[in-house]
Amino acid sequence: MTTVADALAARLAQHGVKRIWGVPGGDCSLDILDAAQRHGIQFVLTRAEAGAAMMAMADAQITGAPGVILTTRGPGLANAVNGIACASLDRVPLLIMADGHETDMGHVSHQRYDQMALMAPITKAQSALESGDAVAELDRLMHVAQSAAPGPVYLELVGQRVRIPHLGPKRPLPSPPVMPAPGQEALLAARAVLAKAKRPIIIAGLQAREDNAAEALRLLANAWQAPVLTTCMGKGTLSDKETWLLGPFISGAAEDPMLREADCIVLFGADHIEFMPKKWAYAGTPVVELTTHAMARPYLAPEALVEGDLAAAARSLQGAVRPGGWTSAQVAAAREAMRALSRTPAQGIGPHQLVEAALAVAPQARVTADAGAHILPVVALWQSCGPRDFFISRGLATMAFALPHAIGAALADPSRPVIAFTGDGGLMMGTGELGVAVQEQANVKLVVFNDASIALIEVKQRRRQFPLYGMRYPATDFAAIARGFGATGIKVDSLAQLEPALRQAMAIPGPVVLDVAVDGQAYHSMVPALRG
Ligand SMILES: Cc1ncc(C[n+]2csc(CCOP(=O)(O)OP(=O)(O)O)c2C)c(N)n1
Repeated sequence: MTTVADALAARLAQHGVKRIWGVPGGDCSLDILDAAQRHGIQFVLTRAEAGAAMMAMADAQITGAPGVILTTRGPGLANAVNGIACASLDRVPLLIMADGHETDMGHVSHQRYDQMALMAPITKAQSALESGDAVAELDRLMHVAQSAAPGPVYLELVGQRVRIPHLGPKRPLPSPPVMPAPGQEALLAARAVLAKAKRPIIIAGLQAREDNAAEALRLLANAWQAPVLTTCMGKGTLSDKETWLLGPFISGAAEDPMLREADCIVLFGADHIEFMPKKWAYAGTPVVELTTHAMARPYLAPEALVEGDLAAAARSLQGAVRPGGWTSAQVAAAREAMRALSRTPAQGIGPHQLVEAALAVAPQARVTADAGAHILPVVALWQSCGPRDFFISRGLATMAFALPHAIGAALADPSRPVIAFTGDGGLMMGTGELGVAVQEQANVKLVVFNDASIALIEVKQRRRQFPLYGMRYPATDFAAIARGFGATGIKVDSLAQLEPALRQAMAIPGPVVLDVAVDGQAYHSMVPALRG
């Protein structure tokens, strides 16, 4: 007899799911785990549920199948909320499975709240398997999760619907959602705007991480000979080594001079969650927006809006711009000037020196970055060559992202080491996940910008002319903590130690923590230089 739990696990495997991440409870979680194992799906026990969601996010982006997490009811699901919100705002397909409350247990108040209501604003669809055909329900959820904009979906499980025979009909696996072709009228309108452009700039965003879109972007940039800025989440969609790659778009001062020179801005798959919470600064410049879908909160009013398949739109617009308005030398000079802005003076180890040393030692690594001041030199100076080489949360822009995301990436693709750049504050929000890196022997090199403070907020405090207060704490010895978890921990206190330590870290298989004392004061000049 096939149970519903068994049928669900079999279907997950058919959808390409290789791992389930999470902290299970003692109810339906156990039925699902047991069935999943029989269908070749590995369970990865994480230390907290939000971390599980972030690991599953990396898994999804690297394997192409939605990431899956499992939590217990009540506290387990509540503890996952930050990770689910991250997948929602960062546009990553996830399936969240949590235990619910049995229908004949109406008298129970323990660990009970309205879980569907909690999930409603941060998931795209929900199901408690009411229809009786669990596989069809799962297929529907997976379809919604993968449709533009991708995001998390929620499946609530109770024994009365999971531990029963599966009676639904056999169905072929539905094909993944197809991106609609862009409309001809919209393309015509875009062509009309582009025909007038002499110096267009492209801003490539997270939607361009899809392989076809990234390749189409490269062809477009070369055909137009147009500089490309990549958003933080779009980093690598055009390789940092390409001639027309200008640098990161951080809605700031660094890229502003080139944007002011542009006479047309082309948004290439930039989701509006990627833009800083301030007004669009280039209202006088026409914008052509290419996007997979319309945005719920339009950030700006484009002159022409093309919705649908990005690669198809790019192909159709390749001849729309007459090249020659920019020179490659001009772009190279501007790129170098932008990079130089993050090299601010520092005592001891400057944050930019840490990034440049890591790049010199391990240019082949995938990278994850956390949230905080340290991401500025990382985004400015790290060089990514492919569309899924660099991961950062910008929709939610949450701390405690880099470590779990790196673990997910390392397990999904063990062929490449992953460097996780994190602040000490962000790491302390989720240090426990180091235990998962050790348990799974994930090839993660965790590089800690240890400045014994939440530096970004201190920078903001000073800029708002408050006296500095409340942002510092005693320095933490993360190398010792790493050893406590069974990982290798290396402490770096001077520039002379930096490169040898990085080499040592890269040579050791499995997780290594590099605890680097950086000068947090450097951010006080770097943040205004880059962001304005
Ligand atoms: C979960 C979460 N809480 C708070 C914030 C607000 N925030 C953004 S950056 C930051 C400071 C980060 O400190 P740290 O990790 O030490 O990095 P640093 O700024 O020192 O480089 C804070 C508190 C956030 N983005 N996410």
